[in-house]
Amino acid sequence: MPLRKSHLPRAAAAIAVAAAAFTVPSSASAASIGLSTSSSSSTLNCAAQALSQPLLKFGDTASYWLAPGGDFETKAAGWKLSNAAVVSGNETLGVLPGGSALKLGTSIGTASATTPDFCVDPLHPNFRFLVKTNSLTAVVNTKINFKGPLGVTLTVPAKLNTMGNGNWTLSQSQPLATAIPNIFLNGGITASITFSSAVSSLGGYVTIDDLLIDPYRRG
Ligand SMILES: [Ca+2]
Repeated sequence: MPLRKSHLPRAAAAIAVAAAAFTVPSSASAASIGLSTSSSSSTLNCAAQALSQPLLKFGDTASYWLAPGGDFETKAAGWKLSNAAVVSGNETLGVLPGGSALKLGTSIGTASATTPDFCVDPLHPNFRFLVKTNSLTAVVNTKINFKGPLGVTLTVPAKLNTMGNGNWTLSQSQPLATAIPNIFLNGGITASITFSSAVSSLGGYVTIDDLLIDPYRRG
């Protein structure tokens, strides 16, 4: 797939930063989170991932790799869940096989789910996922967390998604590397994606499945 110009400079101008202590699980070696240990000066140092084209039926010809635990068939291993749980019932669009998905909002209140850390470099511009909301009041926010200067975690909002038709839907393309200023991406960095939703007394919860990372830099 041909590479096209990055939008990174434009994304840098829009960054909204919130800092918090950055921690990487002591058990997470560089290799286990996909980081190359090479000392190469290349800015594209994430390890290669197994790719497929699971979204062809939607006219999306991009190749993707599955985010760690992103099909929720391994009980969201490594994910950080708050008011969220793996539930029976796979997405019904036939993108990836399985029998589970992740429900955000097992009770009233804020719900969130954060992926394990994984490697992101400029060749990881976007991600998409499948989502089902049971109410027009149900929305899911996505944000990117990454390690910035002095070891703090910086976050950038990715997208607000409102899809309350009760059916499984493919999300719009969400910014990943394109949301992170290029200066932070040099050599590949650890990053994670957080999904969050607020469940009110009116109900309205969100279920997600098949978190797919696009490993190519595109428009
Ligand atoms: Ca699944």
